[in-house]
Amino acid sequence: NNIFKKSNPCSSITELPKLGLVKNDFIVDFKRYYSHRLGRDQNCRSPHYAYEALSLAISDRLVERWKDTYNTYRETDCKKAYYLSMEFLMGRTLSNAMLNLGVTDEVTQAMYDLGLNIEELIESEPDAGLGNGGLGRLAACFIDSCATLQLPVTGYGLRYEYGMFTQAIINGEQVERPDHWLKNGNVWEIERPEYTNRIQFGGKVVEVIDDKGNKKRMCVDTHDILAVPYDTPIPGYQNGTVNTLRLWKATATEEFKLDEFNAGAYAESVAAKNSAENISMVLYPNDANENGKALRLQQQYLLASASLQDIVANWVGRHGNDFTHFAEKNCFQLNDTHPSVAVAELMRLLIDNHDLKWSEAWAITQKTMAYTNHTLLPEALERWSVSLFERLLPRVMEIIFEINAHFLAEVSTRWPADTDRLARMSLIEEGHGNKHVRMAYLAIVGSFSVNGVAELHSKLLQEGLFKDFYELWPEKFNNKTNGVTPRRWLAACNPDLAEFITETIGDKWITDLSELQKLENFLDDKKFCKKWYELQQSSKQKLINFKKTEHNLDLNVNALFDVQVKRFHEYKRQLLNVLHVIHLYDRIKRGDTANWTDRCVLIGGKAAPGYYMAKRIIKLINNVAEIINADPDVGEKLKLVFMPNYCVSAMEKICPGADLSEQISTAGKEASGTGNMKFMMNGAITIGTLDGANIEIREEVGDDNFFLFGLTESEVEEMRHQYNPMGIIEQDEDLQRVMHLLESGHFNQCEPGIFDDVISSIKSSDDLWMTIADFRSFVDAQKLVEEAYQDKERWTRMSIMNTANSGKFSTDRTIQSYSDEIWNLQAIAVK
Ligand code: DL6
Repeated sequence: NNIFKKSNPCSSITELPKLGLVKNDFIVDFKRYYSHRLGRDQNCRSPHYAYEALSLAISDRLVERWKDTYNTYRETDCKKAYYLSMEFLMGRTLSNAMLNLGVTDEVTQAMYDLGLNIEELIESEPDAGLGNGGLGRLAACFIDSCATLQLPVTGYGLRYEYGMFTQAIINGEQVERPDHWLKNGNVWEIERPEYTNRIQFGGKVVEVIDDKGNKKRMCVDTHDILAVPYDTPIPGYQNGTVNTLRLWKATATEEFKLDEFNAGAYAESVAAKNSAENISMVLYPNDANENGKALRLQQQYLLASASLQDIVANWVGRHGNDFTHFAEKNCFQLNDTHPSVAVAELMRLLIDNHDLKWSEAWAITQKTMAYTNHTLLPEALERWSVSLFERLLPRVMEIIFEINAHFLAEVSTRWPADTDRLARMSLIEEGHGNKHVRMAYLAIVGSFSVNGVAELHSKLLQEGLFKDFYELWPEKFNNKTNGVTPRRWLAACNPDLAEFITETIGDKWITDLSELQKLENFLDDKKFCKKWYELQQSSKQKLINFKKTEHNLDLNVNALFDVQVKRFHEYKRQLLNVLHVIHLYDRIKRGDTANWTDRCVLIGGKAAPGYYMAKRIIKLINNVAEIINADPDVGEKLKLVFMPNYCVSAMEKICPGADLSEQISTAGKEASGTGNMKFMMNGAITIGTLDGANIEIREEVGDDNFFLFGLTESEVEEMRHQYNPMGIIEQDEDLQRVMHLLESGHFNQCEPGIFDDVISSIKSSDDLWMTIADFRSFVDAQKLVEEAYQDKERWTRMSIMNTANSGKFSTDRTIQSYSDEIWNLQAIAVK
């Protein structure tokens, strides 16, 4: 309902002249916000308020385009897609917003004129760390690309009060601290309480007769909470489109109980409010899943229910209860199984609230839901106990049982009397009286599309994890290789290189990354190569300066910068990296340093707080670093640095400064990887296994520009049956020496035994990650790296080739295929 009726004199409010985009306009707005809205003056000691004033001025310009975008979508009545994700790892917004609005130079100059340093303002923005790692950052890159491609896509997620924990390293160990990223407010979001939805938990299911005399099932005596939306504008790259990221905050239905408060029962008076708000309070800091935690299931349902209610209400507002064309106009992409309860929730809304028949609702659900899988690791496959589900969401559980009954009927028609298959494929896993809902199966059954995130990963899903489903519905399965947004991951984070690329080949690459291939024409241009080398060195110097304050370590800009940053997990094999570092240290101590290449090994990443082994590996890295970095025999030849609190804004500084990108997971375990793409785009060369998107990176860049090592996925599986790490150690003198250094306690002299579990895990024939199996091949590949690095010209060519061939790894390409092959959207130019 438009509150500004034609007769209302206020209607002119919505017709303000457009805000200017030149330097002086920003100065005027900045001053007004700084002094009148924020009440600060020249005596203010914190750059934070200048950051806020500037962000408000930028945000005003986005809001104008945001409304135009909304109105354009509404008027054209176009099909829309919704990206449902428990995580959006957005990082900082200011520099990205300036870049996409096309005002970076004007604003930088405006701040300079006011005596302010734009870098300092950018640095005072906290990261929006609403994600764990790859999956969450992918969601953030995706919504940037959707806006840049002018696709009508809305992101739906949760507005966690506390994001990913802040990591401190104390005595070499990870210490987790809460990340209250919202403590100073968030200037980029707009609260929209008018679109609040009610979410029902608990209660019991009863049958009632509705006003038309039909029997209906519904939940009564529920414990309700409210989901309040907060919207963030997502600007496309210089195209006028501004899409929406809508994040839900959980609140209580009543503020607090005044009568209890007045009676002195303070804790009781706010108990309901607190328990409601707890639902969106904290992001679960696990990159696999948190099975069995009631709060996590509540979070997932909050996201699914609030988002679907929002979309359905919007539909009903325009079409009433006629859902005939709903599936032609809406599509939901489920980012992993986390939001997959949406399959049952959409059924509930359509049947219980809008009177559709089961078959009508199911047809709509199966035509609108699409599911992306992000991991093959069994521990990350979500299973919720049926009893928990029944307690928290009784009506949803009933619907899941019914979906399962229909589905199993279909399976037994196709494979009569195949009871094993029925048990394997059932949405309900039966186990010793303890039944579980298999969320991935619910997502597959309820969706028309199921995709993996790199070619190998999608193939392994079809041949392994989801084989039965692939046999039943081969047409549902497809691959969408991941990408990263080149706006943040090259244009914004590496402005000097970006400018040089633009000077050389023009600026089309920013929205068509395949243009970078043109850089290959300059491989023999000495001046170009020299400049490329200088820029890489200057990025390394910036990284050194950034790290210097933290580590008090003077790194050598001429050393090979060998970088591994990602979440800590045994399959990612940070341990293999450490074994190599210890091997290099051993060589130095033995005097085996002929033809040496100086190297700085930089490692960063967070471990899930409950992941003991990953935390021990962090401790090992820090202990090894302490010994190596203090040893005068080692000097500049080798440095090992653990970079604490790896996050999006840290990666923006790290990836331009890397020479070598470590992508060394056990083959078949890393679904795709996206850090590998960021490094490649910025000219680092990969040392990697044939895993995830590494395979496609190597295909693009060519074998000569990629350092390959390790067993393939099928070799890993074949060797697993007779894996004998002790036998491998016996055959390899270097490895024996490394193991001896570790086992002798050389790196933990004052802490005896602390690495025993780590050591025995890699020596065990049950080591799932087969670290020892790839040691020799890794060391040999590292020797080739050193040889290549010593030849500056060759290395520079390899670096250029990597950037030039990174075009495939733009999320613009990924999103275009989601749009063409799954969502079926049309790009809409904003009026
Ligand atoms: O697809 C994004 C990203 C991949 O690049 C990584 O290879 C994969 O490990 C990651 N998966 C997760 C697991 N979460 N769950 N479930 O983050 O997804």
